[in-house]
Amino acid sequence: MSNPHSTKPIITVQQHILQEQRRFPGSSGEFSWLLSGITMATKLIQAKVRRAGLTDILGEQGDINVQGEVQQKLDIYANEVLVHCLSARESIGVLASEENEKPMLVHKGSENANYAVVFDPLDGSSNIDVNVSVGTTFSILRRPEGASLNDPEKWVLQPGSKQIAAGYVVYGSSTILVYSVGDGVHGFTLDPAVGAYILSHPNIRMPSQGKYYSVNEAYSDTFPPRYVEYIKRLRSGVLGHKYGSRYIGSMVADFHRTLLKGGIFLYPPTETNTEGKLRLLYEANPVAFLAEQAGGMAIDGTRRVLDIQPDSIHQRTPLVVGSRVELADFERFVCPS
Ligand code: AHM
Ligand code: MG
Repeated sequence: MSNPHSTKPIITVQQHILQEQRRFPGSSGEFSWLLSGITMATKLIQAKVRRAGLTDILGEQGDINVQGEVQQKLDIYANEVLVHCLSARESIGVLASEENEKPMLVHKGSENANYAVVFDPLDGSSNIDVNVSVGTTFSILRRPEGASLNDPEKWVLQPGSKQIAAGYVVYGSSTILVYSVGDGVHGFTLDPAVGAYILSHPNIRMPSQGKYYSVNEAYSDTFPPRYVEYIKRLRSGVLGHKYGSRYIGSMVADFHRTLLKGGIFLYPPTETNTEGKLRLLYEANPVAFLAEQAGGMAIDGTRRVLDIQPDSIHQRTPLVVGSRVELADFERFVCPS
């Protein structure tokens, strides 16, 4: 079919996933069926987000999640929708979410259950009530060799380099799904008129250098001193121009800008969060995977994020992610060997 808005053919995310599935020989459709659970859930979440001011869905639920954070009603809705949609996929054996203390076993006993999905249902949820972009992040892992159905933690405690797919959806001025199965990064904008994700950003490459750094500078008094020096360096012009700053406070949206425009996003260790604030498994790992797939880099301050062996599901990590020029300079300046 030709695209009525341009001369390019229309490619839906389902068509694209079916093509990508050739990378998973023997998967006989199970992988595309799994990903369709994510596209379905995120369409439902975006519909709720879009109508948030009109329904009784804004504000706090009153409960505290495993991170010690107050749950928003939309956090809970997004979590329930993802669990519901993904539980219907027989290929999934384990689900782990920011909102649940422990990973969930689904389809106990099914031999077809080969995948674990780890997700943050609504990242940046403090921005919901003020109409600022939020998102969903996800990471897909294969069941490790010999992992039993009684040991769901083993399914998900794998380094990010083992992700077989990862991505996110930003609920912003439009809704965009960005994902990779290890063969480049592709973006699909939701056409709200027809309810389909349409390929809008094929083969995204992160520019080798950007104009902005992105960090919560209010905490800079408690950053490790080299981070503060590095940020000054970005402002000084030694990298060819004086950087400006952009910080949304939703990692997924800050990362999306960094992916498309280049630059650097940092969440360093702080006095309150000595290991950083972001969660390794379902926040740092998906964006690190996408950054590398798009030609960028992601480190925890010293190590490649994707090499970190997690030892707990909700473990936090500092995150420094972005373009090659900024990351190479960070490594030289902040962590010389
Ligand atoms: P959340 O998953 O509870 O929404 O928290 C994670 C969010 C990230 O999206 C964002 O980068 C960070 O928290 C912002 O934190 P801060 O307000 O400390 O800058
Ligand atoms: Mg989050």
